[in-house]
Amino acid sequence: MNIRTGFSTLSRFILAEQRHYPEATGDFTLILEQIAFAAKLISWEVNKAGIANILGAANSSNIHGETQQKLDVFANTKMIQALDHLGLLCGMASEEDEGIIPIPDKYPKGKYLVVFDPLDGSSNIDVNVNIGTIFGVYKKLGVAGEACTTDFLQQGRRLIAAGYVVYGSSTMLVYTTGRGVNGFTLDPSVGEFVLSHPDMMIPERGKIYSANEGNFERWTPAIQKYILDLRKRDNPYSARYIGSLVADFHRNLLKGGIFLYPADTKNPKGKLRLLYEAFPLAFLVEQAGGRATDGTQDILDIVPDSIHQRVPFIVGSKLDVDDYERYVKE
Ligand code: AHM
Ligand code: MG
Repeated sequence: MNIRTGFSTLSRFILAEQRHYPEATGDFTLILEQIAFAAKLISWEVNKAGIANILGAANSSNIHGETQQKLDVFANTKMIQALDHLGLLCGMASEEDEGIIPIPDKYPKGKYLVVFDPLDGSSNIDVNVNIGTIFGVYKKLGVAGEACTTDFLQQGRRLIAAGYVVYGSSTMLVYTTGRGVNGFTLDPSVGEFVLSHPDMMIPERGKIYSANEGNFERWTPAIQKYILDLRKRDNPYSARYIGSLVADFHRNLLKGGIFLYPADTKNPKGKLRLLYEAFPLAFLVEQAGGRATDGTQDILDIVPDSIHQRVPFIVGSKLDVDDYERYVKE
């Protein structure tokens, strides 16, 4: 048995990782553990949603004008509560909140910034389809103290950690601190994340494409041609689209393939959010040997101009993303 998967809880693994950084204080370890704690609470709530009358819309909208699902609100609150009191963060930003989330006055401020999509794919909650949480961690640049909006407008390359949790047939947490990608499965009997997928690498080329083909007529001819050519091959690619980014991304990470949510005539800037969705998953896929682009440049090279910026997002196996870029750049 691989000793790394034999009995490695997330805490033990993080601790071992920390030893690679002699200057580490353990602060960062605590942040990851708290994110994992929030994920356990969300996982539990997601699993009992059907019987707890928590399904359905809350009486509020998020800043994108979408109806917030009750579980969205719950997940957002748990992420904030898990992180705001540590004395390690100077602010947070969530897909669900218009402005940045300050650290309450009663708590000390630290140097870290956390961004998250607390419950991605939430339109799928009512139909019992996988959903997820996406997160990224940065360090504040410049002077210490309370964060302001511009502190969050860092290139994705400056992330120091990123990951996601997928609430599926089991709950998995996958993360990177820039030293490879590792996946942990929640053992519900003891409530611990256990290392189940060490050193994850995405195949260099896949056989799957994931896109909302209902948007086909809204795409540019180059994107249409790319998809048509995938279908026309002697061994055509398989179409797989769940409509939950985390779930689609997770499948493609394991099996190889490409996920595309390009710009279209309805969403000329793309649909997905740069800070909460694209940056963390792009950081992670690069660590796993894959690529992420907006069609013209690597996602991680984009300098954001607002915290809720949207972006065309194409991510997956390196050779598949290379092919896509060739089509749209021609
Ligand atoms: P959200 O649930 O955080 O708002 O995320 C947006 C979701 C993604 O999970 C998914 O990839 C995409 O929107 C699906 O969009 P569409 O229904 O247009 O295919
Ligand atoms: Mg989302």
